[in-house]
Amino acid sequence: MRTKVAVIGSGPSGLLLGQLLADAGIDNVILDRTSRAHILGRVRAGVLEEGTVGLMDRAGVGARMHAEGLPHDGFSLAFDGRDHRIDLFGLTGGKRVMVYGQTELTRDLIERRERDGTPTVYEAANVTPHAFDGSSPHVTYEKDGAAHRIDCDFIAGCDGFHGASRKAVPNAAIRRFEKVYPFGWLGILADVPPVSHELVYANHPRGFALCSMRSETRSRYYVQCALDETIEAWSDDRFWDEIRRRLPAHHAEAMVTGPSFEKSIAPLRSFVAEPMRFGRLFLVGDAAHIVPPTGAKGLNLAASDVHYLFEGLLEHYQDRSNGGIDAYSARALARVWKAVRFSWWMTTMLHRFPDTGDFDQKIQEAELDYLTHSRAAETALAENYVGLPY
Ligand code: FAS
Ligand code: PHB
Repeated sequence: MRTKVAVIGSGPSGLLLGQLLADAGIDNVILDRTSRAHILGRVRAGVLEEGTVGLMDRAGVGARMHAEGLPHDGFSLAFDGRDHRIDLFGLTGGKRVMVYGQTELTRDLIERRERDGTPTVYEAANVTPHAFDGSSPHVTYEKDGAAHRIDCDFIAGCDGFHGASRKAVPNAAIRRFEKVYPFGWLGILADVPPVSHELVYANHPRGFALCSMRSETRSRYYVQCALDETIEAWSDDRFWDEIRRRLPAHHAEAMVTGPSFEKSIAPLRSFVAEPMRFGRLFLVGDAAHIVPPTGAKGLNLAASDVHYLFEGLLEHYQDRSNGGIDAYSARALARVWKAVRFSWWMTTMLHRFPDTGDFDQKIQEAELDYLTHSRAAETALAENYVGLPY
């Protein structure tokens, strides 16, 4: 089999890139090691930047997002028993974010691809990129007991942090930057109305908490937890008691509780691989970088990577010019590192670190105090949260 672009991974990165390529007449095949059902069973991000919304529209899959998504003009920081609202819309000259679950975004893209008959191979085992440093890149995989090969012009490694693409790069050719945080997030989904019409990020001596949502009847809540925690140790009752202890009284009293139907723990890390291009192989999204979800940047960085790579591939095929693909890594990394910084800053400001000394704790309190008394500080937060320009 031959295609122009072999895409490894059917998550947001692979699906969005695959759709933009297909609409531009650039044929591509997506390979994923897991099943369609498993992909659609994942619960992850919830906040889309305007750039991500724009790419969904450009991919022709924005209708349900605009119908069911929730545009948000601000969010609150909660600490010392009170709320402080960050007016995203007012501080950024009219920008906002869209609350729309990654699961739904993925469904919209998968269903479009299926309607068009653009090929995706699910449950492809041992997907391996080859010869991407030369002129005959190809991908091999196994399915239904048979070995397969796809010859291509380019390989897009959209296979996430644990994927095969980054691992296929020779060790000496790649630099890794990593910071692992000493805590995780325990998250639940429950069909109860959200405690507030906007997101609430809480800093509390017991730990961080986040009140988010998927709709006006479905809430997404998180509490910071120790790395050795297990979901078995967290009954719904224990979760509801804990998150209410970390919120100001007016939120705790107003919170509607109920049975959760999804519960998971995610570790937090910052990770960047440099560069993001190796000959004919491009790393995209979580395959190249990971951020703690505090700044709601993970999914949105995947989208901006897709934007840069798609524009580069379009230029290659339409204008016979390689300027865009040659610039991909530097352009993507410039935006990645600013989002990595922001996500680290939000995480450091809002979480309780096990070994925090008195000095670090006072610095955190000063950070929050400065933020709530300075329009310049608020504006810096707001412009990062809505998403820096592409
Ligand atoms: P993904 O990991 O989504 O997709 C990679 C795809 O590649 C998967 O379908 C996988 O099956 C496939 N794959 C992996 N290895 C393969 C191989 N060897 N061969 C073939 N296919 C392979 N971001 C936020 O902004 N907010 C959040 O709250 C948030 N929560 C998260 C919780 C968890 C548990 C995780 C893991 C991430 C979370 N993220 C969050 C970040 C997340 O949203 C990512 O940024 C987003 O999924 C990135 O999309 P992709 O780059 O497509 O990678
Ligand atoms: C979510 O709704 O899952 C969510 C929202 C904002 C974040 C992280 C996660 O910063």
